[in-house]
Amino acid sequence: MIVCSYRQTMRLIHTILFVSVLVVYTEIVEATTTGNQSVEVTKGINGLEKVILRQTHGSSVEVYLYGAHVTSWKNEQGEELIFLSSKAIFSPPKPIRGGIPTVFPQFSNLGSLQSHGFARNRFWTIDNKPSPDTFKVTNGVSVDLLLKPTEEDLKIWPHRFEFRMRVTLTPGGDLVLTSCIRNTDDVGKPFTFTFAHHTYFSVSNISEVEVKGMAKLDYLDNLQNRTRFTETKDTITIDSEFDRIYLSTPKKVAVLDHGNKRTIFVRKDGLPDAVVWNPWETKAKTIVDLREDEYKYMIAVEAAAIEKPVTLNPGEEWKGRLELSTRR
Ligand code: TA6
Repeated sequence: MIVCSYRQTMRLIHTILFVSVLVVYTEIVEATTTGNQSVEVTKGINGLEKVILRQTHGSSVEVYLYGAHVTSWKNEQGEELIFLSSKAIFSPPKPIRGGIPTVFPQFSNLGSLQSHGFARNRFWTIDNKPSPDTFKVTNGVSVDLLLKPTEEDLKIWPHRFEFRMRVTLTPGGDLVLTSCIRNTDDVGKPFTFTFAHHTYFSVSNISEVEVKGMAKLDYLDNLQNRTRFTETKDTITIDSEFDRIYLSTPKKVAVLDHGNKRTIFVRKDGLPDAVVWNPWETKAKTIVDLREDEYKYMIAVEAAAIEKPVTLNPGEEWKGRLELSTRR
């Protein structure tokens, strides 16, 4: 049996106290707070690094460096607006199911790469020295993320690029994703890509949802070999598997959730198309990282550049912007 003197006991207690203060202090060092907003770099599921942006009135955003993947966007009441599968796998190389996967440089199977490209299952870094020309001054709290191809990536897609994405939470609680992709190839090779912010919105029930902004637009139906049709309905409602690429949509479309009495406005620049997707019952059963009934609580409305792929010559850059807001 170990017998400690009073002094030894007090020394032990002091040491424990000192260490715990140290640990807490270390955590605080990773969080920067300016006025009503803060940025915190911390560990998420499976120890994967994530960044939490907060506005003191309650709204917040969480983004993983793995895939530059937004997994949460909450309003001032702390209500979650983004759907994340309860069976999402946070383990590379599996993309995270739900949230906002970044689809680049290939949408779906429109090319020889893995479906939806590789940006969503790569580790991005935090860009602490963003060049001031890349993004205009942003109103709100933000983090800049950077992706460059690895030698392995160059074997499957032999193009040098820098993909910068700024994730911003505005004082009003809006979520803004601003992307800048630059061709940094030094041997003069252009490259071409398709792109999407594959946003999964959390909804009360899919039967309560309407999507506005697609009336009279042409679309490619992914369930019919991308055959082209024209939308005849003023608003879209979903009651079966749905997978369409709407072409050249208005810059602003809306997702109405009558069950939650909530409308999310999707504003987009440089992203002319919009994909609307719900796997419905049968397809949902085939998706391993989605619980069978969860198709009822999500709708994917994806700001995209698909119909007209983007080509960049060396030195050229493309910019895209997605703004999600619950305010008109
Ligand atoms: O964006 C719609 C879509 O292309 C659907 O066809 C469906 O496959 C969905 O994306 C999910 O794709 P994923 O590769 O994440 O399983």
